[in-house]
Amino acid sequence: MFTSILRLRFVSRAACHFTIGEKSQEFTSPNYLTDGYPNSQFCSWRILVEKKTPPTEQILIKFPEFHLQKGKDGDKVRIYSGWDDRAPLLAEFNGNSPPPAKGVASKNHVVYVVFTSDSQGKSKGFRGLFLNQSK
Ligand SMILES: [Ca+2]
Repeated sequence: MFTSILRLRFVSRAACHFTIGEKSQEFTSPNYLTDGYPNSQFCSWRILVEKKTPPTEQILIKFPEFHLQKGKDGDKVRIYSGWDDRAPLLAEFNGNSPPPAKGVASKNHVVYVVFTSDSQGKSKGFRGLFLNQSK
């Protein structure tokens, strides 16, 4: 029983990790266009743009659509300022606390976005957009 849970978690993690970059593009939570995100998700998007010295490029992350479960904060999006979740937390959003319309700007050329859902209660999810822009 314990083993099968671990294995399922591993499969779902492997299926939901992305590295995107250079050109502005959209990203969505799982099943965004169908029946919404499943329970117990762990998804990540590592967004990279060209590293310039001095740093003249930044990443702007916007969420034109954002529908996470309301009423509790079990489903959330976190944005880290770096390669992975050991980097400083830049922002955190959930159904009660959605992202600002102006978006979130990175401090440097890489950000790591994580979406997690808990074991019950779901919603449609989100459509995110990253823009590569000059500071
Ligand atoms: Ca939930």
